[in-house]
Amino acid sequence: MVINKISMKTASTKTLEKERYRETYPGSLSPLPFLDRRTSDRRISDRRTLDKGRTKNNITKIITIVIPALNEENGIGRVVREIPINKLKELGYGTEIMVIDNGSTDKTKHIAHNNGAKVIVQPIKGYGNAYKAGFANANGDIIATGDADLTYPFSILPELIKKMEEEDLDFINTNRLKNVSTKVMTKSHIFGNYFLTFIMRALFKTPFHDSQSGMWVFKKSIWPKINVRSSGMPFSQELKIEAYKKGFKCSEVPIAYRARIGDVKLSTIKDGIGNVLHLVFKRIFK
Ligand SMILES: Nc1nc2c(ncn2[C@@H]2O[C@H](COP(=O)(O)OP(=O)(O)OP(=O)(O)O)[C@@H](O)[C@H]2O)c(=O)[nH]1
Ligand SMILES: [Mg+2]
Repeated sequence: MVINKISMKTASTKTLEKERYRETYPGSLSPLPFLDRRTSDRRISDRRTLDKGRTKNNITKIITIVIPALNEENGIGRVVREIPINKLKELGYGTEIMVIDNGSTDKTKHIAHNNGAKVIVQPIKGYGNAYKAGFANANGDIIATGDADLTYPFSILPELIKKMEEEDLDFINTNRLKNVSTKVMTKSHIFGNYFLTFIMRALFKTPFHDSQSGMWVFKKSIWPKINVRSSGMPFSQELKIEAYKKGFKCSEVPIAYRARIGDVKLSTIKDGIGNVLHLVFKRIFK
């Protein structure tokens, strides 16, 4: 009986995801058109490995770490290696690491693959589109995210997972701004981040103190229930607004943000204005 319930739930979640994908990308037949055969095969064998691990090592859940990467050959290897797989295993979690690339012209894909990550190629450009591809392919019960530029301390994942379990949270945001300094972020970015956070709090009454942080941990089950449309940089703020507005139990944790390795992909003025307009339009039209 229980097994039937679970498989029905999984089937309906998958159908929802497919429908959502078709709405977002009209004309697409499958939510996974961008998986090449090699990646797809590896994904299946990884799933088996993860399932074997569940029975062998008291692993009860899987965490998928989704990392968008665009020309991040200097950071991606260290980022993947920093993920504390053994500590997560001690908490009962198997780890799946996914790097989502859409258009890198450097060695990002190869370095990610050589360090044990699954590489997914999303042909449609954009930060938000990269995340959508990652979430559609994630096998985890929990999803964690972060940049490929060595700025986010992936070593705190076990702490975040413990908090999530103890407080039965659905979504955790991280706050880079609490302890930020000009050693790790430029003055203009610090100002921009405070400004965008202020507008988001004013327009949507969200409790978060860092609307642009790219490190989140959440239950995968909430993803089909929220409506994140952004394909680019506003994806980050929209995910937070949606998670909070749909009534999911949210929290925020300060982190030690680090200076970036490699070239910034963000255009301060263009993306800053784009994010403000996104907030205003989202407030007016939804
Ligand atoms: N796949 C993919 N990744 C992207 C794209 N744009 C940015 N990224 C990645 O998304 C992450 C965030 O971009 P960043 O340039 O670091 O932007 P940011 O973190 O707001 O700015 P910094 O604080 O200067 O790092 C990085 O890992 C980028 O490589 C994109 O179009 N496609
Ligand atoms: Mg970054």
